[in-house]
Amino acid sequence: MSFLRTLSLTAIAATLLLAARTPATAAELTLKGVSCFPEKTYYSERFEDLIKRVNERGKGVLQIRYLGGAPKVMPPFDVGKNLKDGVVDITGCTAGFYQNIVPEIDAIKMAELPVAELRKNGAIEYINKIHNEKMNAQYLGLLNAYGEFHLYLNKPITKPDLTGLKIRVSPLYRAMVEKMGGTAVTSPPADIYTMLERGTVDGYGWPAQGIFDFSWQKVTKYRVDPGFYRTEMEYLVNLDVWKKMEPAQRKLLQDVMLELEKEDSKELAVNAEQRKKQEEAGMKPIRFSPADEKKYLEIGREAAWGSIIKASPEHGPKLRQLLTKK
Ligand code: 173
Repeated sequence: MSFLRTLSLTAIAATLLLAARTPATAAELTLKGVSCFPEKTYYSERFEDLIKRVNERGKGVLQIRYLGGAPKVMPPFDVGKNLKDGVVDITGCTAGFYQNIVPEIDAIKMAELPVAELRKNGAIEYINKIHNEKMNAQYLGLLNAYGEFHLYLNKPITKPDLTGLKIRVSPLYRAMVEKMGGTAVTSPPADIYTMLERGTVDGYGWPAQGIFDFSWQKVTKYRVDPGFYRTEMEYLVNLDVWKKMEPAQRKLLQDVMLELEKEDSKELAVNAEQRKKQEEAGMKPIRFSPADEKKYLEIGREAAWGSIIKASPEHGPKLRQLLTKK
């Protein structure tokens, strides 16, 4: 027997031995994950929790390799397209950063029911179908659903009127700012500090949480109360990848998602604590008269549903019915 033949027989034997030892289940799958926000900042934390739990429990089944967050890994407004194209497999991203792909996801900020209710009444499944069709994505669910947005300003206002003011926005509240007479400038979070420092904008929109992650308290004078809209982070998996996943791999992801969803209301305490911390850092709350406050929130609501239904006459009305209280 030639040396080469002996070698190849040994190789075959080794392969067979390895195959015999491998259980009948599929090989471990590793997904590439990206957050739409910088690593270890508030809006990446839940995604990082999800990755940690999946990796702890998914040995030999499913792992997530965290590539990191935007903008280090990729611009935040590119994450959605990269998920769609399969450049990344799993993302934690806010609606505003990918509503150019799925305009309907804008409606989630208007949800009035707890996420558990949205699962029961079919809203989540409806939203999932739209993501399947328009984004080649499986919609796992949403977290950070107990926060609200605020306007943060460097010039005081006494009523819901932003005439003459330039406000940095995300697409989520662009229509609201414009309806109040402001000039809306869309920008990723990473630009906000410099824009405020240079006075290129007079304010910005952002939730109650996360201001200190970016040190914006140093360049922000006022916060307009109360908050408006609901915050959210959408959890998506590329649909081709999802379809190829084994039931055990899908189940692990879904279980962890539901577990985090149940813990989500702990955010309510964070809201109050963050607002207090902002005031301690010198940011002053602005409060309108009760009538103007009502008007302020109404402008927001009208701007939202107006643009949602305009962007999607097909799904907008149905989403309104599924997401809001009767
Ligand atoms: O303002 C934003 O960039 C934005 O829309 C957002 C959404 C969720 C969390 C933080 C910011």
